[in-house]
Parts: sequence; structure tokens; C-alpha cells
Amino acid sequence: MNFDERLQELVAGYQQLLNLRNEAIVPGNGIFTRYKNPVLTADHIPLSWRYDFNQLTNPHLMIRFGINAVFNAGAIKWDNKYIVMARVEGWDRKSFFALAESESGIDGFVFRERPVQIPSEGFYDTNIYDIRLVQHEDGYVYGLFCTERRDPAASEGDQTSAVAQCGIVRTKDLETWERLPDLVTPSPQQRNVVLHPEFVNGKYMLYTRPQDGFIEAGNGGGIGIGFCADITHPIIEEEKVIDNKKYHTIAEAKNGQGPAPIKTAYGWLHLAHGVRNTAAGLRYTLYLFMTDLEDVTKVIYKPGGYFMAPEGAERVGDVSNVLFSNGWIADDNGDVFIYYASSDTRLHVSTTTIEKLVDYCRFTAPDGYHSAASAGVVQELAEKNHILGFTSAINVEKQQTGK
Ligand code: M1P
Repeated sequence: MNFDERLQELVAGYQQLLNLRNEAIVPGNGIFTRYKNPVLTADHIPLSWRYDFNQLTNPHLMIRFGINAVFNAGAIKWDNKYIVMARVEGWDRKSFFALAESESGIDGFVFRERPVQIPSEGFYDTNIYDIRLVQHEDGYVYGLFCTERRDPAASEGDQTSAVAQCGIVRTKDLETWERLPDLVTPSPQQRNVVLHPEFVNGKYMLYTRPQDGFIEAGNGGGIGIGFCADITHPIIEEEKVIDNKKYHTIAEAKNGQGPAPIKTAYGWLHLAHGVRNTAAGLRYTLYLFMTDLEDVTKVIYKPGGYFMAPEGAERVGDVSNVLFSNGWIADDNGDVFIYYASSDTRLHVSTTTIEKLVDYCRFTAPDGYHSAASAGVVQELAEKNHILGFTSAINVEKQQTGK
């Protein structure tokens, strides 16, 4: 295949991918709807970011910058468009951010002309990832992300120990990003830091994840909160854990706040991830909880178990058995678009409504922390259905057919 033929094939394949419409998977579980295709993959990255199209300098039309994965994206509704700020990871393992936008929120995501260049002069980012976008009531859109570097205390033989901290940028147009100093907290490691969208008692409130080690939560862990008076000198003096890790739950190893919470009439709605250990390694699932409108530090509803877990092809990827979300969008009409990544490889969407999510939080049993409690919840449900005449799947069928 010569240069021109190859070029034609590449462009045709890319166009086909961008034109792919998404399809809801029905009937689903009633809580949310999954879709057939991921919304973004490594193949969605513009060809012009990957290939040198000059035949003189790239006669074989080979990839000059390979993309490994597109995943964990922040999200925001902007100018009536659904915008995600994805983590784009190259073959070189480094991540950077890129904005993609869609009219529908479920398909047709197209990257902007260039990736985002986060100001880095004077900072020590080796790798940046997992940005949370939030429109704060102070008028700025903030992006809080993880900035990671090698642990300066590590010995020469140890090339894996790292330190993660929270980097902060802000913008008013999603084009120009002002970098603020990295967040300072009492914790030696920070990931999954998120800004609350409103002032609380006149201060910025942040969700944190105090952790002892880079991977292990150690004595730390849990979703914490902290306050800071001045976001341009972001210092949190004290972190209070409001949702801790707990033995034999989906978040026994660690957990972390997802995107910024959504305000509802019943409380703040939170999406988070919980991590447990298995013989096959860590398993990341998503869960929901709600906090009080008056006292944002108080958890008022927390359904037991996970809300979403990896299914089918989602289970496999660079880091298998992982669902992670750092972006969701709530429309004015109550529709919610949850952007979640599977196995650190690709980005998906699921859709639902605030009404459904609040119903799920209020009326799903909390974790009883032992098997007898779980069996008890099922007993109660079966008993209620028995009274209605729904005693088993066969009887449901009988009832429906009238035989
Ligand atoms: O590999 C799974 C996830 O691991 C980390 O999440 P956490 O901070 O909770 O351990 C992050 O690196 C995240 O990007 C990744 O998806």
C-alpha cells in the first residue's frame, strides 16, 4: 500500500469511528442505562496528533506519537455541549489532558484541534492525570488533578516509589489555563482531590483522600474534607474523613471522591470509587452516597455495595477489573450523564436522572456488614412481593399470562 492509499484508508476508518452512533443497552437495571460503544478510545485521538503527514519526513506514514489509552475524564456542560477533559496516555506512559465535545453526550465526541497544555514551569510534574472540572460559584472553572513525581527519598534501586499531590488550574473559557500552587495538606500523598462547587462558611471546601503510600492507603484512606480560605494559596490544615474504608465492603482497601457532587432537593449526591483486594488484584467499583444540604460533612444516605461494576469487555484492559469516574454532567431537566472509564483503557457513558439516583440512594438498603443482614434484606423484599402474589419467576410469568 503506497502513502496515498494508506492515507485514504486511515482517514476513512477514522471518519467511520467518529460517525458511529451509540445505542442504549436495554432493559438495564432501572437505575442507569449503559451504552453499546465507548465514547472515547485511543483510536478517537486525531490522526494529526499521531501521524506526520509529510511524505518526505514520514514516507511509510507510520505513527510518530502512539496513544495507549483515553480514559478517566472530567466533564462539564459548556455552550450547550457535553465536554469531557480526558486523560490521554501515550505509548510513553505519560498522560496529558484533551477536551472532546459532543452534542448528544452519548456519542459523536470530537477532540478539539490541540490537546490542553497545562502550565508546568516551576512545577515538578512527571505525570498528570484524573482531572475534576467544577464550575465554582466564584466564577472560575477549576480543574483539580493528580500530579505525580518520583519520591525524592527513594533509593537509586527503587524506581517505582512516587509522590502524588493535587495540582490546580482554573479558567474562564476552557482555553487558557492559569496554574495555581499545588494543594498543601497534612497528608504525605493526595489523589482524587475535588473542589466543592459552593463556598462553605465563606471558604473553599475540598474533598481529599489522605493516604500514607502511593498505592496503599495505610493508616490513611477514606474521603476527607478540608477547608481553605484562599484558593491562590491552597493550604488545608486539617482533614476530616467523612466516608471511611471499611472491612469486607467494596471499599475496604481505599476509596476516593469521583466528580464534584450534584446538589439536589434531598442533599448532595456523590459518586465515588471503592477499591477492594482480590486474589486477582485490586477491583475498583463505583458507589453513591449523599450528604446533608445544611451540614455537607454529614453522610445521610449510603446504599450498600456498588452502584456500577465492570461488566463484559469493561473488565479487561491495562489495569483490569476497574471502573473509575471523575466526570458527570447534570442537565437542567434532571438528566445525568456519567462518564466512566473501564480498566484504565477507554471512556464510556451511562445515563440516568437525578430522580432515579436520589431514589436509589434513599431506598436501597445500607450495607449491614454481615451476611445475615444481607439475607434479611432479601427476606423482607421477597415477603413484600409474596403478599403481592409474586412468589417466584414462574409465578410472575403466570401472573402476566393469566394462566
Ligand atoms: O488503576 C486504577 C486507578 O488507580 C488510581 O486510583 P486510586 O487513586 O484510587 O488508587 C488512579 O491512578 C486512577 O487513575 C486509576 O484509574
